[in-house]
Amino acid sequence: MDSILNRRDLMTRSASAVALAGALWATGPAVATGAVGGGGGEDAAAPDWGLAFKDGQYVLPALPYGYDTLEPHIDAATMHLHHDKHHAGYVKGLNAATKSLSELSAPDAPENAALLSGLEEDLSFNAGGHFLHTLFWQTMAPNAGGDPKGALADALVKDFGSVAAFKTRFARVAAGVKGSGWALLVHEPIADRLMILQAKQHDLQLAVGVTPLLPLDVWEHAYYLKYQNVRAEYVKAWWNVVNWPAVEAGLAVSRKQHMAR
Ligand code: MN3
Repeated sequence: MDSILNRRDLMTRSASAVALAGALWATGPAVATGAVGGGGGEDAAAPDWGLAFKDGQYVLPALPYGYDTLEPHIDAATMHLHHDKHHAGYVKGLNAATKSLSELSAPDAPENAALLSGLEEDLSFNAGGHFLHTLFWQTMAPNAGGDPKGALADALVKDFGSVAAFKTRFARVAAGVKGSGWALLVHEPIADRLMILQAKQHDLQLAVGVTPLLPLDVWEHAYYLKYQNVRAEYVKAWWNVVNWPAVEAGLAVSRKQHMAR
């Protein structure tokens, strides 16, 4: 089994990696202890927020279902490209950035502000990409969709008026992402409030301190093969594969981890 992101190992890599790790831990409870798609115990259906890590490298987690199992809503060709090429590319980029940043930390490394700045950008972009895609795969499932239930439905009604109103709002936010980015349902634990955020490219800055529960990738690579430029049709289809039990379990974990006083 691939191990998840290991705090001590990451901290030895570079000061930047420490900052990254802090940001990631701020965005999700550090509860994950298994392979993607698996949890265990009482939170069996909760997503794993950890980054897959093995033998000193970040690794691409396997999809928790078959490539063609989200058909007809999300096609197998898109899933192959998206997971095997795009997500894999972010994992590779994250490993390259952390390695280069470690080298810059060597005592005899020359000062190079431009290089450092570029590597920091690479680190944020690729770490965000790895994190968001890892969660994205887990919050979809075959034969899913429908309406959320239980505590999640209650929270959506409290914060958006109704489940239908939430879906309308979320679709509008997704439609409004300019260029490449994400719409995210998050839990803000201080107010115990659900919020919808946008992320530009893979930028997670706005999500620090909140728990991402349900991300939707609206980069063109997520839908262009099947839906061409009609993002709204892709978003409409995506509701049919949303793994609501995982989202609800994620909310329960976030409340338990962040709100225990
Ligand atoms: Mn993507």
